[in-house]
Amino acid sequence: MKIPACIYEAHKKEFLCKIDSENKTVSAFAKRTVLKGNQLVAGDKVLLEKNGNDYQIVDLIDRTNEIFRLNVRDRKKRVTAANCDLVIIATSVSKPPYKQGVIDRFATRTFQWDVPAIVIFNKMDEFQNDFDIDFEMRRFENIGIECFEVSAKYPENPSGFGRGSFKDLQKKLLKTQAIILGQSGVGKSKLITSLSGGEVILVSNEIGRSGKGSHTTTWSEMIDCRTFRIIDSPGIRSFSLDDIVPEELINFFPDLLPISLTCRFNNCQHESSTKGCAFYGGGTDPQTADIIESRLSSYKKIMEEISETLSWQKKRN
Ligand SMILES: Nc1nc2c(ncn2[C@@H]2O[C@H](COP(=O)(O)OP(=O)(O)O)[C@@H](O)[C@H]2O)c(=O)[nH]1
Ligand SMILES: [Mg+2]
Ligand SMILES: [Zn+2]
Repeated sequence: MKIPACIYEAHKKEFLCKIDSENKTVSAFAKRTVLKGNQLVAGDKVLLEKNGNDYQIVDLIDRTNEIFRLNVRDRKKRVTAANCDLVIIATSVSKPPYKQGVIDRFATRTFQWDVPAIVIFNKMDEFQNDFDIDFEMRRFENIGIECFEVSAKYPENPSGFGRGSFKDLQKKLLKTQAIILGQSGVGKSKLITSLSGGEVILVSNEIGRSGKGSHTTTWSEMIDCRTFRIIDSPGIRSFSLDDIVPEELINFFPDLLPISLTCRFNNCQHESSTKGCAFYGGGTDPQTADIIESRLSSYKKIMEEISETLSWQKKRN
């Protein structure tokens, strides 16, 4: 009899699996044929077989999606998680300061992975209006990324902090298998703790410093919160996009892609000095002209960066 389960932690050879039909986590090794050509990761659905007291992973169920980077050298996928319903991009609005470029890069990834995303603006209790948050939210909502302004520290604040309450966010997560991305210190651990309603308590940075034995994750792991599951993965905190080839980048900017397709020029760099470029012909919707301009400048920055990486590699090879 084969037992359906989900991988919660993936180590080199050993995998922590949660059996679907029981509230039980078991450790299992994988059959050699399963490991052939696959790295098993957190979020993978597998089939187990029980022999005595030992469990063995005998099958990997096809993934609905993969959270990955490409290895720059051999172009092979490095998968860190699988089967995610939602990517949570977390940012702080105080310390560390909000960085548009970082969030744009994470957003670009979610389009590459083809997984729906939301942005959580955390630490709203400390927000000093030092950037135009409404403008930022318009940029993301225009590409289908819902935004939430919350405080993980004061989740019960009844009046909320603007867009989407903590409760709305919990509703959004209901029954999902999510993955959370964000720079260190933005409050990911605290968010998970608060969102779980006390179900799990993760060590936040300050406790770690006081020497209470902080739990630092070095691999992806699934965390069971009562009403949803979430993967906290240090492996993808890097927001560099240097594994994306320049010609593909535009595909991960769904707001810019249709405009770029109407551009008369092949390989147009969309510079304002280029007469006839679709981005400057006045043909763009005035309602979104400001956010498109801002997104285009972000696109160009990333393009410059990944083009540099490419020429550097070419020189080496
Ligand atoms: N004021 C305030 N501080 C927060 C909030 N969320 C997290 N923090 C603090 O920010 C620091 C980093 O939080 P942590 O959860 O460890 O961030 P992580 O590195 O992304 O997991 C800790 O000192 C938290 O107490 C918040 O909503 N408001
Ligand atoms: Mg953390
Ligand atoms: Zn152009």
